[in-house]
Amino acid sequence: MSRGALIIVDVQNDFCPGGSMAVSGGDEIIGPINTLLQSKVGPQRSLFHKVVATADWHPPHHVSFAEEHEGHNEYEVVEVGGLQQNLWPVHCMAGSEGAALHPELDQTYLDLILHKGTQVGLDSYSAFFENDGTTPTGLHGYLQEFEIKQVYIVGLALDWCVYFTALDARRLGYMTILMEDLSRPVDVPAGFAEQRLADLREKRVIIESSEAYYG
Ligand code: VGL
Ligand code: ZN
Repeated sequence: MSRGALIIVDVQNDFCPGGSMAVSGGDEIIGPINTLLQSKVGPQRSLFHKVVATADWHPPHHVSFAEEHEGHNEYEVVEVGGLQQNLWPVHCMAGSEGAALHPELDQTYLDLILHKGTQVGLDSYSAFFENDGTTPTGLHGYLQEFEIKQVYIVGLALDWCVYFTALDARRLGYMTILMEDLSRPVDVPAGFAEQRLADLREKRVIIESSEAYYG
């Protein structure tokens, strides 16, 4: 039997309108994600054998916070320990209201909530590996234990955490489906999200509308 899992990436207050790193329309995807969960998990688990939500979860003084880098501004890129580090506003502080999953997200069917970016000196966009590309988050082991072969990805932000999660899912050999209508990009600079999508297509991530899966 071929099993699927849904990965809901970073649907947290800080990435929704009103949050410190609000993604435009970030909250619009929540209602449709709930509908998908309710129709495709329910008691039958017809499409999603497991449902995982990730949460960006940074300790104080996290390396991704621009204010930790004297003389640098938000959205600049610096080098830290040989890695490129994008600088962001303070966001998703562990345990804060901004880091909480959005209150409208239906948590009824979540099997696992995975915190990532929890090390002060290492950022983590992907749900599978931290930004050094080798430190695992444990998600691959979890999915393997349940013989998951297909990974469906939704959430925020399309051009960052969703993008890197999809890339790593392919790298690990999963059939990877990005439900584009259930994701929103930062898209800075404008057009960046289109480049990310083109890259994903090239790596054979399947990019579709969730409409194909309702009912
Ligand atoms: C994210 C930037 C920094 C995301 C998280 O969830 O896409 N982006 N931290
Ligand atoms: Zn972050």
